[in-house]
Amino acid sequence: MLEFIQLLNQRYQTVLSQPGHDADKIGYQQRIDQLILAEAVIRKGQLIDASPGLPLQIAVVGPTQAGKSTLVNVLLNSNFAGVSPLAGYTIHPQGFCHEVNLDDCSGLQRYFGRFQQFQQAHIPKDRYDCYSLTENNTDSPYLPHGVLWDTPDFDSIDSATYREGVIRAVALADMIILVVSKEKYADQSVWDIMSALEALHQPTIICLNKLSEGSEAVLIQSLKEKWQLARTDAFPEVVPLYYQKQTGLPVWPEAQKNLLIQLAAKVNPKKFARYEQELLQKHWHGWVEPIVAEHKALFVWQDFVDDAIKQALDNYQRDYLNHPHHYETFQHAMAELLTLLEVPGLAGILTGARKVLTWPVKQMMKLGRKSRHIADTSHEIVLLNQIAEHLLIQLADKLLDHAEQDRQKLWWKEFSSLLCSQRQGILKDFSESAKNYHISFQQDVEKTAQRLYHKLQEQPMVLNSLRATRVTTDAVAIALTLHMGGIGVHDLVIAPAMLTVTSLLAESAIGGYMNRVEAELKLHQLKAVKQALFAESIGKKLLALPEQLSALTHFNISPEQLQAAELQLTEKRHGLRLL
Ligand SMILES: Nc1nc2c(ncn2[C@@H]2O[C@H](COP(=O)(O)OP(=O)(O)OP(=O)(O)O)[C@@H](O)[C@H]2O)c(=O)[nH]1
Ligand SMILES: [Mg+2]
Repeated sequence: MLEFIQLLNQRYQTVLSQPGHDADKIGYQQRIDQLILAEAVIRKGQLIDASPGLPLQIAVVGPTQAGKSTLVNVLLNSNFAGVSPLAGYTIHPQGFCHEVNLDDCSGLQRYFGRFQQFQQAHIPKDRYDCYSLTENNTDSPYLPHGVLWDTPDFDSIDSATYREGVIRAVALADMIILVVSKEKYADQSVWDIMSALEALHQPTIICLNKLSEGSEAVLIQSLKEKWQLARTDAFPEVVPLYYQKQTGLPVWPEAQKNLLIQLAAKVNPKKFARYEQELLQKHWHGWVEPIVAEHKALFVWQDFVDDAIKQALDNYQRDYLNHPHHYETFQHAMAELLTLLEVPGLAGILTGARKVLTWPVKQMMKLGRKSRHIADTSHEIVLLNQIAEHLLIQLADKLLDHAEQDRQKLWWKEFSSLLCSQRQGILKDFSESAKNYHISFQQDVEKTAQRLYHKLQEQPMVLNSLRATRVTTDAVAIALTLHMGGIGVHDLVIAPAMLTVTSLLAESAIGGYMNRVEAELKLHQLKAVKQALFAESIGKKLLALPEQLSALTHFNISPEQLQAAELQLTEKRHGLRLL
């Protein structure tokens, strides 16, 4: 699941960064934030599994200049956290261990993944993918044992550049301390984050900082209203922080001294797996929406291809297999049959010819050459190439139509130019495959001739009457000319002698058998053309085309990838039935 979320995030970022994409920018940015949070949450789930004894993690979060770093110092009773009147001063998650050893936190590096751990003093200012962890030895009356995280803001101008660090730190937290001041508590950014965090059910408190006398009650009421708009859970306890002139620091109220320690008791890592699953399920539909739209377009495309192939095969049947003048394959089998007959006057030539033609084929090379010549003059191949060309024109028209109407305009537009650029290549491959099919199908033609020849041998009457006619001699001569490359198959079909012999046979005692053999040959031929040319050659290429769409403007996540991820989404974890 982690890999899928990372892939999704990366695709969203790539698509969003392309100029001129037709996606909704704000929506996409929101999803990127959700995906960053989801990745962090999955990592936290793994962390809980791998390091069950990990110390409690508390994150101090809030808008810039709210006094987060100041509060961290107050809570730690130290001055480790950097404080400044400059907005966006803290730019890395900085953890401070309170009564826990650094060694107890070794699992954190895996959680942070590509974020690198530094000592606080050495943390690079020009890199955002890092965090620090510092051991703190001062006593604190307020903090439970654990790691207190000072986090960067999420609302200053520069905050977009270090936003992932904030999200990593808040998702890691078992408990949240939200710090706001009266200037900032109403900012939408505060409530967007708090709303996103609801799914994690982290025990939370709100520190209202920089308070001036008398404003507390009004502000708390207003805070509550904001909370209730953003979240459905109970409004948390508020800690009012007043400024102490002598120290220059806010003061934690004595009455709430044990608040954080009490809150820590509410942390329950066992429920995390369920929250994690709920979070993924809540956003899943939105995240995969553009992928599903691409898949829909893909399925429409598959339907187009299926229809076009069906149409092409209908045309092939109508214009070739079932066409009274164009169909030549069976005639060709008849020519093969005639060369197998001993005909007075041609015996000498025939003996020579039969050396090449006797079944099974002894000299494949010679046969290959003969077949190539036959393929070169084949009316069937010309027709098949025309059908393929027509099929691509039809598809190109449909794509253009869709680029006008569909919601996925960009997909169809790009796809249309992709098809255009690949058209010649597809047709060239098709033509080559058609030739190969034709050559290999000669074996079936010869097999058919063999069957007819054996049948004739069982019918000496028919055989003798055939041999006795002059027209048979002519037809055999024509058949041999075809073999020698003197004429093409089509000339053979229209040769009167051939037509006469064919009708002689059709009206003879083997007529019925001949019809059956012809029908079988046709059926077999249709299957061969369907498989070798329309399924394997053109069909495969057309169906694989969407994979070549630019990965810069499309998600290009296959239905199988999505399905595998969705399966994980509904899987059981920790023996709990989650759905
Ligand atoms: N008047 C007054 N100033 C405060 C109080 N708390 C903090 N400050 C000042 O506010 C400024 C910002 O404080 P920080 O603690 O650095 O704020 P932050 O939330 O960490 O800010 P970023 O790191 O920029 O996100 C500093 O100049 C503090 O001295 C307070 O309670 N009252
Ligand atoms: Mg700070």
